[in-house]
Amino acid sequence: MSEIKTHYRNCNICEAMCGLEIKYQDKNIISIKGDQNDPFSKGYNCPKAIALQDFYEDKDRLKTPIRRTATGWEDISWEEAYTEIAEKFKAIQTKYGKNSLALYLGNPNAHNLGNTLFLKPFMKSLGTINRFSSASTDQMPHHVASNFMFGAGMLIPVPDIDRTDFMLIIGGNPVVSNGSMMTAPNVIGRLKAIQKRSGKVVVIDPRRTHTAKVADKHLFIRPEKDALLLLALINRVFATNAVNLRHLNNLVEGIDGLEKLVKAYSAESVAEFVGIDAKEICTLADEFLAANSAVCYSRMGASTQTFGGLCQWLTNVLNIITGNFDRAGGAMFPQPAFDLLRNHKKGYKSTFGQHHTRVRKLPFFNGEFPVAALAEEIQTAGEGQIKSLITVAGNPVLSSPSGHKLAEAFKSLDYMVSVDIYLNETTKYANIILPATTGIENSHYDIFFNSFSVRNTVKYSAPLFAREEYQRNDYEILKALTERMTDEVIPAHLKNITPEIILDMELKNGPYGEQGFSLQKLIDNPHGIDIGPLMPCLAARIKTADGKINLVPQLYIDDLPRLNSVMSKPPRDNDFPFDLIGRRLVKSHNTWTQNSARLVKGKNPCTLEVHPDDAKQLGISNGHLLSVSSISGEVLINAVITDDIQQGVVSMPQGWGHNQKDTNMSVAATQPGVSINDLTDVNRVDLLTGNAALNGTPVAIKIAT
Ligand SMILES: Nc1nc2c(c(=O)[nH]1)N[C@H]1C(S)=C(S)[C@@H](COP(=O)(O)OP(=O)(O)OC[C@H]3O[C@@H](n4cnc5c(=O)[nH]c(N)nc54)[C@H](O)[C@@H]3O)O[C@H]1N2
Ligand SMILES: Nc1nc2c(c(=O)[nH]1)N[C@H]1C(S)=C(S)[C@@H](COP(=O)(O)OP(=O)(O)OC[C@H]3O[C@@H](n4cnc5c(=O)[nH]c(N)nc54)[C@H](O)[C@@H]3O)O[C@H]1N2
Ligand code: SF4
Ligand SMILES: [Mo]
Repeated sequence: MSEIKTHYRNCNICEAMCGLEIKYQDKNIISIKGDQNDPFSKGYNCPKAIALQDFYEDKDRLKTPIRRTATGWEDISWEEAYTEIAEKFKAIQTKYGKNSLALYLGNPNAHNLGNTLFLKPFMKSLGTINRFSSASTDQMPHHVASNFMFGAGMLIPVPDIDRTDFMLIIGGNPVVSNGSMMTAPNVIGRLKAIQKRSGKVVVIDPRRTHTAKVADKHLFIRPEKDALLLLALINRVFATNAVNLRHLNNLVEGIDGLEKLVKAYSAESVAEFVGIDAKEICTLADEFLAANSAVCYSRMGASTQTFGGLCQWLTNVLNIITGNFDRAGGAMFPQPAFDLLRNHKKGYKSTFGQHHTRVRKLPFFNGEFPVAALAEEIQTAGEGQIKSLITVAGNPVLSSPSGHKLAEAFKSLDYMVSVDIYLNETTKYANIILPATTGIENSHYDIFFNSFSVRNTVKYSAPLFAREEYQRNDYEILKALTERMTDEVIPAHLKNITPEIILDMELKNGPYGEQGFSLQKLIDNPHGIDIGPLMPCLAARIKTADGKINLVPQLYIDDLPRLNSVMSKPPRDNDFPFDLIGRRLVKSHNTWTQNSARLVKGKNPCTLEVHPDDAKQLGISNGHLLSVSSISGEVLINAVITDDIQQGVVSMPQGWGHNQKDTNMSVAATQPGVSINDLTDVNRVDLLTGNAALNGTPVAIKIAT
């Protein structure tokens, strides 16, 4: 046996970028702990970090390509796989047109250095406009707001959690999720620090979440009414003459128009729909205004709903007009060392609405269409129909609205390929699965999450163990497919390019290049380097043509009548009287970490939370098996009665449903649960951004017979 060694790296499961210290001997991991010397996470890690070992050791994980045959899966060589895939895709594109091939990208792509860099040329080589991703079941409204207000979809304001005196959290549960569009390891510690410095945390959520329990105040809100609440808060800012743009005075355009627009939304006029008392709404606005610094942060609950676009716009507006923008303690912009906007010109014309989906006319943005449209684009015959598909690190059968219907659509494809580590609910429909290395086998640098981080830091993680000769990294797979799909001759220097070469170049040419930032510098500092707190930088970073913030982009004005119409509708659907929302669990990440035995042990967490009054009315007791149905489907799930959920609302976890045949996640199958996305409705989208409305699904519940 050789000596015990220590390896430092960032965890790449969620957005928090926790630094880890891994002890290992030969190719065996001995322990995984938080790295006390990481300048950003300072030793924090959540219970999921240890699963990196489980993924590495997982016997179910695929290591070499497999092909589906009439009698089952067979092993094939990488060369054979690449050749067949290129031949099939090209033949289908020749027959039905370039756009007959579609691509779906899942969440782990954003947590993978190689994919972040090598997907762009790969997508170009496919030559199709039909690109989809998990962004449209997630944060698309943030990008649309940034695009129209600041000129670039990736210029995302993040809450300065470490300096704020008042944090208003709408539709986020960062104590459990560890933050999203806000990279902040140890959110719970950072929230408690706000309270320690006499600040305040307020949570708006239809569920009393873990975050709500830590907060100073929690207000229950009716699902999907956040845009009305935000309008009322903004209305109050004008009504109390409290608009204060501070240093952005000459940078903000549209303030007068805004005042007129929000006149109709007094706290009194929206209270009934929002489910929060008018006085409480005014107090909330007044406290926000009275704080030395304050920030409104709204996330999944406010994005994946039918008014996600309006919510993210109004969140920015509230921060801007209260003088809490681009300023310490408010919403601020990171300046990452690897800057995705380095070559982004001012006045760049966005692709929003440049194209629309064939069937439902949903808008194209950021190079993609909403995934809510994928099934119908496969199943509707005619010019432009999707005939073949490649998924990369995605499990849309469990993660997309009406996922079970998407599975039906996949069955009708002429050809499908998945780049994935498991044979799961999605990849089982592929003709070929190309398995990549994952986690500790890969090198890592968080290009995206440094762009959403509450502090500017850098860290490079080398692979802990070199891949086996028979394995391939994701980027190697993408590169090989790009070479076979492209019609262009690839120059030799590009053939040999690695993620490290690009990273080094970007660091040297980036904003800290003159301070000597390079790959070597990061290798020499394995715990990471702290660059410092976020600095006001919007005037320099804004990408609008005139350099101004567009406070009231026209598309949002045009969307308000749609919001107004909810105020004239009956609050409940007779057939489906409950609103279903999702919940995230500490020990799982989306749909794919459930094959870690250490994460899924214990009681099955896939339960339906029901309010005691609703339970009483329907005769439901704890543990009763319930039938939950929606316009889209039905699932059976056990009840948990709790007043943590608002009356009239029910909640179940997202990411479960490993109850299908023909998959190979044996640990996940021991605790399958059911998929919330068999209930969510593909037709419920935020019509403005095309984002899926995963929260607020109308459902009926009854005791299963
Ligand atoms: N109802 C409801 N639905 C939701 C949500 C919700 O809150 N409610 N949340 C939404 C959100 S925020 C998101 S981001 C999406 C996620 O949607 P998806 O990205 O479609 O789902 P994941 O579970 O992240 O699937 C990841 C896939 O990548 C594979 N994988 C893991 N690591 C690697 C790797 O290193 N390389 C490769 N090639 N593959 C890998 C896994 O096996 C899995 O198949 O789900 C969305 N769906
Ligand atoms: N442990 C764990 N961590 C994760 C993940 C995971 O699966 N597990 N997934 C990661 C991913 S991909 C993402 S995108 C992030 C998401 O990070 P968050 O957004 O913090 O996570 P969610 O738990 O989806 O929080 C959404 C909250 O919105 C509430 N909500 C639902 N509907 C409404 C509504 O209409 N209005 C309001 N105001 N609230 C509503 C829900 O009750 C929930 O508390 O988490 C990341 N981190
Ligand atoms: S919070 Fe996220 S990044 Fe940190 S250890 Fe947990 S899964 Fe990994
Ligand atoms: Mo996400």
